[in-house]
Amino acid sequence: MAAQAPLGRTAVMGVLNVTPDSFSDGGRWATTETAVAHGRALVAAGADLIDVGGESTRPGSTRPVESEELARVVPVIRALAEEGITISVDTMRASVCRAAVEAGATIVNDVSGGLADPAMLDTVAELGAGYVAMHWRAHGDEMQSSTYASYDGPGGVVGVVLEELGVRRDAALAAGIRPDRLILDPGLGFAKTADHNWDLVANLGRFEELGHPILVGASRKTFLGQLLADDAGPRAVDQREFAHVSLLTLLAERQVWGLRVHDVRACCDALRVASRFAEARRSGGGGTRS
Ligand code: PMM
Repeated sequence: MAAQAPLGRTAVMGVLNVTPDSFSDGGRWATTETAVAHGRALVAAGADLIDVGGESTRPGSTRPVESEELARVVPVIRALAEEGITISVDTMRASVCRAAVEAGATIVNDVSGGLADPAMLDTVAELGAGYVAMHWRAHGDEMQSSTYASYDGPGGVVGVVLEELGVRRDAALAAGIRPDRLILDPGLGFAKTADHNWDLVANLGRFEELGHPILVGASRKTFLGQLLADDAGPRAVDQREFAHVSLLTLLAERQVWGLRVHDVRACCDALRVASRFAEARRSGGGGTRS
């Protein structure tokens, strides 16, 4: 699937974190064998592509060295790509991006939008890969500090993220990344408080102004855990799926290019409901039966 192959519906990107410490699924798919098996399972559940990452970006995380990141992702990408599965690589490093594309990845998902590694944009352009540029301000060890997670400019968080993502779009295009290969992502949870995330999802349609398809990653994120908190604290990471699916159903009308999700089956079900609902509404009450 090319970056913008017209599926006629929202693409489902299954998350495959080959890490010991990702906040959502850290350690569960940390060996090549378990990761490849999980990648296959995500495809069987309906994923259109698999996002393979070897670096946890959780708040407070420290970065793996480059050789460790390469050893985590390359064999998994090679094995899944050989089976014809479309792969994106979730990396901020140009060297990992190159090795991943050589191993069969066709999309580079860079949560830093080219800010973490000055060689990234040129490398993606040279390789001709698809590119997801996410809104980002700092690495995981400091991104939730008030220095980074504050948006005082015009238009509040939506205005500032639009502006900063527009700058990353311009940098990607200037580096030679093809416009039809560029996807943008508002970066939920990255240098953002819960209120920031809600403002962004409620105004997702504004991101169409940037002129590129939009990817959104809300799955299992802290703002959902905080919404569902009780006396014991935020809802546990693996108990947020109903809230996530509800949010996806609300977002489905926005026609986003893709959703980055852990529970692929639940997400696909939600998209099918939203699509059938929209079809029935278009038919105006006298429509088809199934
Ligand atoms: N979120 C995470 C990691 N990679 N990539 C994109 N494009 N968008 C996201 O929102 C995003 C991402 C963190 O979530 P995880 O730890 O569950 O993978």
